[in-house]
Amino acid sequence: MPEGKQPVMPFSASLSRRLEEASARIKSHKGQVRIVSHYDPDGIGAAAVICQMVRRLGLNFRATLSKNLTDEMLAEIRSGTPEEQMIIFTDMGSAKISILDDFPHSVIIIDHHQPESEGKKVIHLNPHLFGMDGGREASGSSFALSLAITVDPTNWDMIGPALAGAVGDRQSLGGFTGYNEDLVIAGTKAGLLKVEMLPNIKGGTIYDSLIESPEPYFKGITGRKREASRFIKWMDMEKEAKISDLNDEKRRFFNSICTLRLLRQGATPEAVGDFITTRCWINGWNMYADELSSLFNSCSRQGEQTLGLALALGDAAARQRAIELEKAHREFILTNLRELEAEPPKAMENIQYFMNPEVNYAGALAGLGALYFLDTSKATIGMAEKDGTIHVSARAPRALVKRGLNLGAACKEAAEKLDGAGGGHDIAAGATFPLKSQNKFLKEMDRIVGEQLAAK
Ligand SMILES: [Mn+2]
Repeated sequence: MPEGKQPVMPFSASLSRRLEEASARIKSHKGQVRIVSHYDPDGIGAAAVICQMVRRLGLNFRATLSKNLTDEMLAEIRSGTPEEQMIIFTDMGSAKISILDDFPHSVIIIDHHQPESEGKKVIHLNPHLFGMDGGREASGSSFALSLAITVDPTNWDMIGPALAGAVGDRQSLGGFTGYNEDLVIAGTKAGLLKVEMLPNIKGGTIYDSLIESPEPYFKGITGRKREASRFIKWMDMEKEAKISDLNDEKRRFFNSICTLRLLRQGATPEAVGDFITTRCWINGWNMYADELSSLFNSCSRQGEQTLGLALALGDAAARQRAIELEKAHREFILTNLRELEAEPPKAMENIQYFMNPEVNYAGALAGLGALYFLDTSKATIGMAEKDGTIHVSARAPRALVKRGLNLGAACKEAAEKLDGAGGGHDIAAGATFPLKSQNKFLKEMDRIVGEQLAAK
């Protein structure tokens, strides 16, 4: 970091106090640190930020990335971790405060999901406790950076993974706001980042992006060689054209044509608005935050979250391997989105649902489908079966959330009635329950979502 350009964050007094308390606790800690994080991109980013922070203090650490934090897992962590070790939970833990408060260990929780309570003994860092919207303005990884830079400003160099995680939780849609935006502003002033307004075209040429990138998803074009070539030709452009090759007039034309196509296919306003998007170039990574995020994502979707963590901590071989995994990941998503286009989800009154054989992909498919081409008046439910259990990923356009939809609450209520479990954010949530209860679950979800939408 250039001398004298230390970034400054406008933390509130109460957040500053909590950060100082956590920082002092970590700095005075002597033994090993156990880090337990969510396995998704935000969890990987958060774990990386905290691992680096702990490593710089000269402390040994062990990191575990897991899909969820069940009571059984908590019991295992409690008994399997020597009491003199400190345990830091990231991107999870806020829903289990009463159990964690009872741990004999020194426990710090950095999470942005709705907290169960503030807690007494644990140090609890959650944006919701400091007047911020944890669904939108701060993610597990971006909030973890607040602690890391309080402990040691050198950790500002972890802003790449921190923002990549926030992108993974879709907090960059429509531009970063609140705390995340403060991070970006501070990082830009310090020369760590560059913010650009660009069409969301990934990789080299426009053609490559249409063929290889599931996002933005153009109905009838994305992932199809012949149709993509025809589209490019129709716009009177060369197949080799890159965004940077286009003059202003051409670029405006390209932007408006793409925007119109998205509108016509019924994409959500957030997807259309996000076509021209604010992208954060991370100097230290030589890539955009969204590109790093999609590397994390492909690692976690393919059960290689540890590889994602190694990548986030700067391992070059891990980076190469992650790039290869991502290619396979994109191909799978593209094939399945095309199938969703050909065979749309089954519609009920307030929800639409589909099955996919891959447990780890139902969420991505539901999310992209809901954003780009599915019925925007219904919540989308992606389901996958594994070992007799149905895994649900529910997604919805922001407009439905504004009308009162809360998928986290709906998933929790519906699943708990059926001996399952569920929860999450208003806009994106999940649930698991026994296979035999599938129809009952869908009926319940349809009813609850209908009531939520009618109530407001
Ligand atoms: Mn998260």
